[in-house]
Formats: sequence, C-alpha cells, structure tokens
Amino acid sequence: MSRPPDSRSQLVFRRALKVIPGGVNSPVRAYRAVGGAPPFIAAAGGCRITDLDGRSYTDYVGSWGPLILGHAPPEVVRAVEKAAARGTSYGAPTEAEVEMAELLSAAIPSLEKVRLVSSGTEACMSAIRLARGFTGRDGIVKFEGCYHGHADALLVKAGSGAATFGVPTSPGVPADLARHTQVLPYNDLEAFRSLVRKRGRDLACVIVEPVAGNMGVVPPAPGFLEGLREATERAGILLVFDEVITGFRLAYGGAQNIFRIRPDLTCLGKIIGGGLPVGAYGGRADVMSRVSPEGPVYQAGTLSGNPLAVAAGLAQLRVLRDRPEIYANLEELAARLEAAFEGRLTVNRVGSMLTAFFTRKPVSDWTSAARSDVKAFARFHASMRKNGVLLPPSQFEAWFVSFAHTKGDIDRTARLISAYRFP
Ligand code: KE4
Repeated sequence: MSRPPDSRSQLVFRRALKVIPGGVNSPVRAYRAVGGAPPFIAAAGGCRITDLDGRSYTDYVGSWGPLILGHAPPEVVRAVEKAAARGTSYGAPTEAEVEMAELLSAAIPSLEKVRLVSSGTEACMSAIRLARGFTGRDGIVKFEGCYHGHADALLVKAGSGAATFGVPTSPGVPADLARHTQVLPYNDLEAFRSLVRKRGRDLACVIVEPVAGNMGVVPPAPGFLEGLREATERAGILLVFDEVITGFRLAYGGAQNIFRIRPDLTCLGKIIGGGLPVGAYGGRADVMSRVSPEGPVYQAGTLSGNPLAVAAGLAQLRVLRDRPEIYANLEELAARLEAAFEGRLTVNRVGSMLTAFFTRKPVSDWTSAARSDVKAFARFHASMRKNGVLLPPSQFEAWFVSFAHTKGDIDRTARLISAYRFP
C-alpha cells in the first residue's frame, strides 16, 4: 500500500533540518520527546492554531505561556500595528517604557526599580550578575527541575529542554563556572538551610520559580518559599523569584502577591511581552541602583524596551489590570480540565497552568516528576494531536489555559481525556 503523501509541515521540516539545528529555533519545538514532525504553523487566533496543512487545533501551548488572552487578541494586534507605523525601533528611550515600568511596579510592589530586556534568559542572567555584583559573592543556588533560561551559570540541571532530552548539564558550560552553582532538590528547605550553614557567606543569591513550571507544574510545599525568605534574609543572600511564567499568569502581578512574600529581585517575561520579546528584572532600589549606568554592574541591549514589544505587552497587561474577572474565569476553566482526569493520573495545577504526569504518585520535585512514563505521555500527546488538541510536546512542561478558551473548548478536550485509556 502506498505511503500517504508527506504533509506540508513534514516537507518544510525536511528543508528546515538542512539549515537550522534540529530544524527549529528552540529545542523543545522539534517534538523529539513525543516523536513525529512538528506542525509548522500558518496562523493562529483565539485558542485555535492552524498548521500549513490547514489542520486546526485547540492550543494549550500558548507559545509556552505569554498568550494568556489567546492568540492575536485585538487589543494587542491594534497596539502593535499602531506602534509599527511610527517606527520599529529607536535605540532611544520612549514614554511607553516608563509606563511599562510604572505599571509593573504598581502591580508588583517589590519592583521598586525595573529594567526591561528582551527575554527571560536575559532577565535571569542579569539578575544573577547583579546579585553577585551587589553582594561581592560568587555562589548561587538553583533547584533541580527549575529552568531559568540558557545562561551558562543557570544551565546546570535545567528543567526545561535539557530535562526533556535527559541532559541535566549542558556541554559547553565551563566546569569552573558551574561549580559556583549549587543545585538542590525543589521543596527541600532543610537542604537549603544546611547549605546556608555551610556556605552562606559565599552565596550571592538563590533563584527559584515560586511555582515551578519547567519540570511540569510543581507547586511550592507549604512553608518552602517562606523558609527561603527567612533563611536568605538572615544570611544576606538575595532571594530571586523567577516569575517569567508565573508573572501575571496566576494573578495580576506575581505569585509573590499570592504567597505574600517580598523577594529582593524578580525576573519577568512571557506575558509582559504579549507574545513579543520582552523580559524584565527588578526589585529593591538599593540593589537595582547598582545597574549601569547608575552603578557598575553592566547590562545592555539593542532592542531592550523595543517600542513594538512594549506596545504589545502594555496592551495585554492593561486588559488584565482592567478586567480582574479574567483570573476567576481562567481558574474555572482550568479546574474543569483538571477534573477530566478523574484522578487517573497525577495532575498538578495552579491557576491556569497545569501538568498531567503519567504516574499515580505525587509529584513534588524533579526526582518524582522524572518517574513519569514519558513514552505513555508521547502516545497520549499523539492521540490528542490526532483529535485536534495541541499539548506541549514534553511531559515536563505546563499546559496553559487562556481567556480565549471557552467552556465548549474545554469540554471537548475533557471528553477526549475521559475517553482515553490511560496505562
Ligand atoms: P526565555 O529566554 O525563553 O524567554 O525565558 C527563559 C525562561 C526563564 N524562566 C522560566 C521560568 C522559563 O520558563 C523560561 C522559558 N520557558 C521555556 C518553556 N518552559 C521556554 C520554551 C522554550 O525554551 O522554547
């Protein structure tokens, strides 16, 4: 029997493999963890995304978090069109960047000062350099399964793409740099306290996802974040919240507003760019005042505060600010999706981010997440894709529900989940 003709995505993927490493511009998009050729996208709108072959899917990737209002929300599209007509970049300050900084600081009071950059990686990399410059110490702490972008110092047992590929430490990171990075189990407060007793004086900061999203969703254990705050305060170690995913995802502002904890520095990205490249880091004024040109810690960026990206971010954030009912709606829809699993898998959910782990045991850190049956996940992913639902192509990522998903979309997905025969 003759093989069906290749899809357009398959044909274009073959071309891509000749000129782009792995055929993609970010590893997890290559679908290596779930198999098959990735869909190449033609367009998207609302909660639907359409590939080159005209196949349309209900999308729970949401560009990995930025699209809390769904694809191409009219407010964002209009703002970008208007900004583009006035020029795409100036390399000079604009009032919109000040409005963005004022909005972020009003939403997240710990941001006494904030600097815009162009990605979450840049935000986290800069926050680490600043913490080291401010404290004069080299040591940093991160938690296994958390991912803070691909800066060398942080690509140590990263939880995102690297975990999916089972490569906990990336080649190319110099050993004498990595040794300054301590990696502890997430939610293990005692391990952190013991490290502080041993090495507290060498530690510049600890960086943590207040709700982890990069080993799949793993919430903080009760007292974990509070314990980090208390131990760091006492030892003069800076507490850095990486809110690139959670910022404006779990509530208007950050997870820190929910947990009522004031970190020294916060990293942001994704949602604050409305789907365009924006990152930010900010926090205590006495720390941020060390950032160039006010202080000696250097950080710069050609497209930092880019007018189109800031216009998109401001438009999205203003909708979230002016329509607080959005978060209640997201909570209700995501809870409906979670309920569809009826306890047949371990589902961790916080607000509109969730992960169904292919295990029945609790998942509270990387070790327990890694017990998931990734092959069973891959089969589930393929089945959902065949039925018009696009999930993140990795067991160790978060699904995102957006304000563009309707009850009907969720119920259709829920029916597929209910009908699926889990192992
Ligand atoms: P970016 O450099 O990709 O904008 O942000 C890095 C980053 C930092 N902190 C957290 C908590 C993050 O989740 C990320 C990036 N997230 C991944 C997916 N979980 C991006 C997707 C990808 O790598 O393609």
